[in-house]
Amino acid sequence: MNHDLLIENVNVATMSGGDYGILMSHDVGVKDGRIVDLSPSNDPRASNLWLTPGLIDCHTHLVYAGNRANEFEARLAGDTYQQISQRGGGILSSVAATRAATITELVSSAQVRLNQLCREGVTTVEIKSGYGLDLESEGKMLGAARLLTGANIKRTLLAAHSIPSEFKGESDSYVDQICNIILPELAGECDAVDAFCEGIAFSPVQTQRVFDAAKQFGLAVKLHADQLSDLGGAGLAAENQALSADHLEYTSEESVRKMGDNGTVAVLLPGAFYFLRETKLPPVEQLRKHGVLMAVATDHNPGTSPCLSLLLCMNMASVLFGLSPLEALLGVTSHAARALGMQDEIGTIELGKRADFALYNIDHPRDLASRFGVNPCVGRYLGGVRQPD
Ligand code: DI6
Ligand code: FE
Repeated sequence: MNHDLLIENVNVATMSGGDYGILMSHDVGVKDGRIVDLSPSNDPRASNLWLTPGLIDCHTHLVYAGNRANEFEARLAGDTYQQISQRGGGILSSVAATRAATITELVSSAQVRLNQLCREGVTTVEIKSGYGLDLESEGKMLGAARLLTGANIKRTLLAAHSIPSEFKGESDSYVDQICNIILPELAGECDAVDAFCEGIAFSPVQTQRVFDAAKQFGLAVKLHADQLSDLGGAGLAAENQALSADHLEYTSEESVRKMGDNGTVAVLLPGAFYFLRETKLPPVEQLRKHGVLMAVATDHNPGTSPCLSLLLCMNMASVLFGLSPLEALLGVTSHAARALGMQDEIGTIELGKRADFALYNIDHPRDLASRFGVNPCVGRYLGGVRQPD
């Protein structure tokens, strides 16, 4: 068969079948951007390289302006995230900076961050809006995300991230604005709709209104749920057939059961847990018990997770949350694809899937979660095209 690309004699972690799916010393053939051949290599030498599906960071806020290291200092001096938020810092501080930035400035700073993520073998990144909070600035953020290069980008509208200062004390009016203006105008610019269901943000009733508006435009939904308190957000997301419910530190078993029943993926975000010095652990054992698939993402954002290493988040998911190295790798491949509704395209190495790969110099795929501060990635392919380092 004539291939556009033949990767010869690598060990393959296909990540299919809920396992590493290991194929030692195989050749991988690609045609028209798709995997068309997986066969044992004729080369008698053992390979020291491992090919995995390109990693997927399924929850980020990569586009923004400004710097919030001052809030890190304030928290270390005793303030809480909620206190900083209530006095107009937090998300609203990033909103002010992002509104003031040009689209060119947003693209160039986000491109630097994206390149950093990609260096470890990431090939697909979900990027949320949510630091604009008005039609023009949310559109500017989604427009910036569209202009990024070097990875597949999935864009999520997160206009329901916080209540902008011009709607202070009138959160229902802002939800009207989202449902009647922002979402209808930007429905063609995004793949999904997200909201922050939390005491300092939107109530379950308001979240449901945003979900209803998203459904009118045929958009998938997902939710920042139960990060700081339990408002039943993960259960609400599941009842709405959300692709994912994310964070989940305070999620109840009742909500976990609903997630299992509806196939809603649990996106675990250990970077935010770590950086906020949270002590309440997400209910990993219950998620396993109820058959909920777990994904792992960076949640990269300037306030609660200024982390640009998905490999480090895998390690944190194992050390802090108790995921096995296999669960951590499934969490950034097969299960992350499902959290984006892209399981038919990416996330595993199988015939017919997109030829997005990462190549690592490791002894076994478990090394990806067991080491930290190390980058063993030696190659990256997007649609069968080798990417520059
Ligand atoms: N939870 C988070 O961790 C991010 N958004 C959210 O709803 C953080 C947002 C921020 O503080 O800028
Ligand atoms: Fe987030």
